[in-house]
Amino acid sequence: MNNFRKVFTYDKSINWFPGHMAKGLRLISEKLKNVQVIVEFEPIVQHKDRLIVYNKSDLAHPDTEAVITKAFKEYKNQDVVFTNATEDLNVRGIIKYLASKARPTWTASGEEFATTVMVVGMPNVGKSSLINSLRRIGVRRGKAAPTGAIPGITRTVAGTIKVLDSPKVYLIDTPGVMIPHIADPVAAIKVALTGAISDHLSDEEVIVDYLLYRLNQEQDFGYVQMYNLQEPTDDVREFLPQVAKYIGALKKGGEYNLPLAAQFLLKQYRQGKLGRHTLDNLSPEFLEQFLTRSEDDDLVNQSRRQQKKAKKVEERRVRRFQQAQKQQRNASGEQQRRV
Ligand SMILES: Nc1nc2c(ncn2[C@@H]2O[C@H](COP(=O)(O)OP(=O)(O)OP(=O)(O)O)[C@@H](O)[C@H]2O)c(=O)[nH]1
Ligand SMILES: [Mg+2]
Repeated sequence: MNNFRKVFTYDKSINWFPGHMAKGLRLISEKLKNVQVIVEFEPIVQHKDRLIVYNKSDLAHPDTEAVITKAFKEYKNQDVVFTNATEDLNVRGIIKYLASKARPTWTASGEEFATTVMVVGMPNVGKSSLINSLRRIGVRRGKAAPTGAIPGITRTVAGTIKVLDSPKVYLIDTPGVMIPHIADPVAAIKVALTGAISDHLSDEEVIVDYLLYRLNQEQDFGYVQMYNLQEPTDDVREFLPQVAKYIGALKKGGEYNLPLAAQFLLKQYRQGKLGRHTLDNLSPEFLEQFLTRSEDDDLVNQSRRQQKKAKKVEERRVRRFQQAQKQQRNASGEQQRRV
C-alpha cells in the first residue's frame, strides 16, 4: 500500500491556558531581575544571556542535531545544547557554561560568586528533569524538582535549587508555559503528540491519526510487525482496533477499548518505542524564517500586555458595579423619602 495521505487535515483549535500557566508567566516576569542566565527551550524571554537546550534528544531523529546546530549558528550565532536529562547526557557542559557566568553577589553570609539561572520552556519538555540532572552531576545530590510524564507537573516558581558549590550556581524551576492559542490546528496536534498539551483537550484518536500519518510519511513501518498488522494502513479506524486487540484492551461487552489503545500508543511514542522522530519542519527555508523572525513579542511581553488589559477590564467592572450600587442606593433613598 502506498497511497498514503499527502496532507493531514484538521481544523479544530485547541485552547489551553490553565491558571497556573498565567501565574507562571507573571512570576517569571517578576523574578527576571534577579536572574543572570536563562536556560530556555524556546524564545520565551528576551534580552538575557540565554542558553538554548533541546532536551529529549534521545527521542529526536538523529539528523536533527546537526541541522539545528548549523541553523542557530548561522542565523543567531547562538550555541545550542542537545541533552538527555534522564541519562545526564551533555549536562556537564551546561554546568561549565553557567559557572562561567558567576559574578560577585552579597548574601547574608557575605560575598559569594554565584549565578542564578531560570529554566523556562513548554510543558513536559524536561525542565525539572534537567535541573535534577544538573544537580546529580554538579553536587551529587538527589532529585529536588518534581517531574512526571504529563504536562503541568511544576505548578509555580518556587525557590532556587543549587547545582554547583563553587562558584555557586542556583537554578529556578518554572511551570511550562506556551501561547494560549495555537493558530494552526495541525501545529497544535503536533504539540499534543509530544505531550505538551493535556491529551483530553484534543481528541486522542486524532493525535494517533496524526502519528499514523507521520509514520507513513516517513515510511517507518515498524508498527506493522509490532502490533501484528497484515500491512501498513493509513486509516486510524483500522489501526486502533488492531492495537486494542494486540494489547487486549477490551470493554465490558467485549468491544475494543479504542481510547485505551490510543493512550497506549501515545505513551509508546513518547517513550521512543516507535522510533526517533522530529515533528518540526527542518527544511532550510523554514528554519531561516523561524530563526530570523522578530522576537519583539515574546511570551513574557504578551503576558504583561494581557495582564494590563485584564487589570483595566477589572477596574472598569468594579467602577460599573460601584456606580450601579450607588444608583440603587439613590433610588431606594428616593423611594423611602416618597413613602
Ligand atoms: N526520553 C526522555 N525522557 C525525558 C527526558 N527528560 C525528561 N524526560 C521525561 O519527560 C517527562 C517530563 O519531564 P519533566 O522534567 O517533569 O518536564 P517539565 O518540563 O518540568 O514539565 P512541566 O513541569 O509540566 O512543565 C518525565 O516523564 C521525564 O522522565 C529525556 O531527555 N529523554
Ligand atoms: Mg517541571
